[in-house]
Amino acid sequence: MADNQADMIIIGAGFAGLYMLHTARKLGLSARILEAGDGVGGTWYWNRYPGARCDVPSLEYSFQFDDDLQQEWQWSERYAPQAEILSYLNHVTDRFDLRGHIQFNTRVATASYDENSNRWTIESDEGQSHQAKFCVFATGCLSVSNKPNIQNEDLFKGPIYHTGQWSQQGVDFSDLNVAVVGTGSSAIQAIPVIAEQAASLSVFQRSAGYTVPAHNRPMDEAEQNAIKSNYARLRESASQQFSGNELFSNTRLASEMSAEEIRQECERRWEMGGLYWYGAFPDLLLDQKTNDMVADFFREKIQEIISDPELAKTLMPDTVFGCKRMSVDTDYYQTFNLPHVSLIDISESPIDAYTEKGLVIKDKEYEFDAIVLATGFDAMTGALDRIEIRGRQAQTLKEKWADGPLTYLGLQSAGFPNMFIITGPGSPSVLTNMIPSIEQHVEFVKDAIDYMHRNKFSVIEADVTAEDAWVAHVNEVAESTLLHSCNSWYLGANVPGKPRVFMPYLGFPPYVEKCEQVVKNEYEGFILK
Ligand code: N01
Repeated sequence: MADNQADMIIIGAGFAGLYMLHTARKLGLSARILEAGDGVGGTWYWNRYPGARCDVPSLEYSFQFDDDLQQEWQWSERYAPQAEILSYLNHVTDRFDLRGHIQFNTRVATASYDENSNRWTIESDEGQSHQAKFCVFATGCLSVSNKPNIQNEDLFKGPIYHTGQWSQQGVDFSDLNVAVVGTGSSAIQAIPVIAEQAASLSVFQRSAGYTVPAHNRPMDEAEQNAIKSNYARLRESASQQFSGNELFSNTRLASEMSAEEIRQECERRWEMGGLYWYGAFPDLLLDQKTNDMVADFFREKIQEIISDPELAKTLMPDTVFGCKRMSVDTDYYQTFNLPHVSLIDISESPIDAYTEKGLVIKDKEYEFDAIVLATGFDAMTGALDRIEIRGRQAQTLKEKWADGPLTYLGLQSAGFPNMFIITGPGSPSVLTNMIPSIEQHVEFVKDAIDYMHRNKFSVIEADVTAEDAWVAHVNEVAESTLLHSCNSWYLGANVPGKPRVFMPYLGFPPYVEKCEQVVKNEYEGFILK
């Protein structure tokens, strides 16, 4: 096959792209990854900000498709730092001999389907062209940075960093006066680490979020060995949770528990730390009263930790707990007790503009040496939006998704044959531990292609009726919860002008069951030709 021809082109070399490449090659396909960066890792390649680490325990935030791999890799901490996750992904790349099939420094600009040849042409921004029967977008859910629209950026004399596109060389904040804009997960991880270096740190908060201590620690060897001696049990238990990771979920509704029992459960979860909170009460995201009790518990904790009562009040979230993704921290609130750290509430008055020396809000200028934007991502659709993707009759995906993403199972969009999205909108993705969700999607794609080969089909495409029904179902599930009630990135509400549509599907086990049913019914909802 010519160098620019393949059975499958995969865009992106993060967790999803690497596993898709490995799986396609095992299936006997010629496959190649096109990757914008000069190394593997995707999100974990770009997000090198201080304090970046996963907030799902590493023994779960890792591949399970190969038992030797999961047995041999040793995690050094309960929640591995970014550099270790990147080393792990490099290890995976070399262990499965993938590097030679990845073309780095290649940013894909367009992907178009030709009905006559039933092939995709994928072009880089430098005009290099590749052709393939299958086009797989492994472009990530949180991979395009959301930069706030603050005027006069060119005026500021110091450096402006974004957590989602951090400098490869690292940044030394020693003795600098630093601003951080944003208080989401990235900021919450970065703030305590930047505060250790900086002469002063000012945090600009538009809305307070919920964050819980990680209780991160060096990985206990005995604990690691115990899990590895029966890894399948952990993986199986995790797959039964709505989030695809172990939550030690309670089965009793808070509405059936006494105030004392609820309090005890909240204290227990605070001690466990991390995202285990989502397993505290089955009605946590369904019943406003339960949610209020948990929110009150968090506000009390903030009051206990923060010495200044006014500051404590500003740090207290007032939204539904879990409506925006909760964060997991190490000493976040404690950092605000330090004399050189201050919080600037911008909930009423946004940042107006950059100046030569800093930022201005309502005629008041704040001076800094460096500014860190921890302002998140154009989530789920951002990376797809930035590529001109053309399907049948040259329709673009962007036009089709103008009022919100339309997919069948988050895997395919009608009118775009033989194109797959790994953890696309409409799949559990960001509401789960991403790694098992990625594995489940890749394996679905592999099985579908294998089925096509065995039955001599050359085209697979989502049926528009099945797609409409699935989109309606995704919305219906979300609307039955409290997740609709705030301006979260799940709803696209963090990006001005983005349609307000709840994008991920809530519930890993029912989703997997649905996919299995679809396969059992010979790819029901897909048109095979
Ligand atoms: O982004 P975010 P993130 N002016 O969108 C504020 C995952 N993640 O990068 O809440 C001023 O959550 C914005 O304010 P508001 C995780 O899934 C995982 O922190 O919109 N402020 C908010 O405070 C997470 O949820 C890990 O009012 C502005 C912040 O910026 C997701 O990535 C680590 C603004 C953005 O928070 C995104 O997290 C890190 C403006 N114009 C992230 N625009 C792990 O541990 C936005 N903000 C695996």
